[in-house]
Amino acid sequence: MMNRRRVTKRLLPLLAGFALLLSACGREDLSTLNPQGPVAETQFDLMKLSIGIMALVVVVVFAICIYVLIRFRRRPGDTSIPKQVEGNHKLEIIWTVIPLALLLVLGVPTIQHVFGLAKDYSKDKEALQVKVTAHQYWWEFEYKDLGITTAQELIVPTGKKIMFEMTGADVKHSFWIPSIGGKMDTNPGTTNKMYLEFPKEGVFRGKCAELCGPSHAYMDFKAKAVSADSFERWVSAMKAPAKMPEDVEIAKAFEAKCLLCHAIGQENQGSAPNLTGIGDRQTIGGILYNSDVVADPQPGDKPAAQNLHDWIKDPQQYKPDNKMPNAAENGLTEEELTAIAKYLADYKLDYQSSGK
Ligand code: HEC
Ligand SMILES: [Cu+2]
Repeated sequence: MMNRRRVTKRLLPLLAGFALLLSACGREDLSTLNPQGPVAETQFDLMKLSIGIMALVVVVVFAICIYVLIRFRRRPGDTSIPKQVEGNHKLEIIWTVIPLALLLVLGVPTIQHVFGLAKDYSKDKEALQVKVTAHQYWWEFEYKDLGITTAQELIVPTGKKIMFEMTGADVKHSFWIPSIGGKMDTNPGTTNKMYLEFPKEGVFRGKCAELCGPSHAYMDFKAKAVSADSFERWVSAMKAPAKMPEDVEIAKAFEAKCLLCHAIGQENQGSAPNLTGIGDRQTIGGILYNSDVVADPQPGDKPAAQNLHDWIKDPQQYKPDNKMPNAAENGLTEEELTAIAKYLADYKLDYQSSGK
């Protein structure tokens, strides 16, 4: 007994260490084990319940098995044949009823939550409706009732149900924000629905969870939950007339070489990410972190203007197979490239209360 306690004592810090190490993977939490909203919490509770029941079964079955192996083992010199039994009603009823009870304990809440989480709030006036379209390898978010489209960074108000309607533009993708809830396939030609809630302000990392091509692993996005006031400000800033580069030549180049695919402002949505207010986004392309925007810059992060420059110069370097041509193919001079990168980095909407 003494001994076992000592072993446990020594193992515990080790286990805690591992848990810490795992939770530190990536900068925003990609773990379902640290839920940040009611949907993820419900899902985590179900995980705990099913793992708990399974662990209980394993422990009990192994304990009985080991006990029987030792207690009834053949002793030296004993050559007798044990008593032969055939069936035992009492035992059979016990080992049928116990699993049935366990299945009920697992099944009832599972079914209840599966239907609960599938609730459709698309007619609910209080819920915010967002249409998600997954593209190889970026995310488009359309706020239908507000007349806004954005990309790569989903802005939501806290304390509201967000009802997502999801589809895919090319192949199958899957929408997943591990710490908030999910996941749900986005299939071309059909619409899937799911709601999520964001009780806390913050930036949460989203992922594509369905292998969709060479840059699948880079198909990240951010969900940014802000206060209701900030959200209102964001909506009106997004709807304000688009801001073109001040320099006429640069504006011309930008219009001719970029706006055939992209859009700024909310008229003429293009085939590529809407760039309105891109200077506020945590990342470029979902993966290049902007050291002057994120709250916790890390070694290797670059300022937005630099990330934009590098991305526009050669997007294939960061996301192989993505659908944006490089600067040479776009016919951009180095001057235009630098000026456009700076213009985009400065394109901020200033909607957060802190003014950041
Ligand atoms: C042929 C269409 C096309 C043209 C032309 C084009 N882009 Fe893109 N661009 C895309 C696509 C598609 C993506 C999304 C790539 C991905 O992440 O998979 C993209 C992504 C971007 C992003 C990242 C957006 C984000 O939210 O992080 C920026 C910035 C960008 N483009 C700027 C430009 C600029 C500046 C030009 C003009 C020099 C330009 N693009 C020309 C198609 C285009
Ligand atoms: Cu994908």
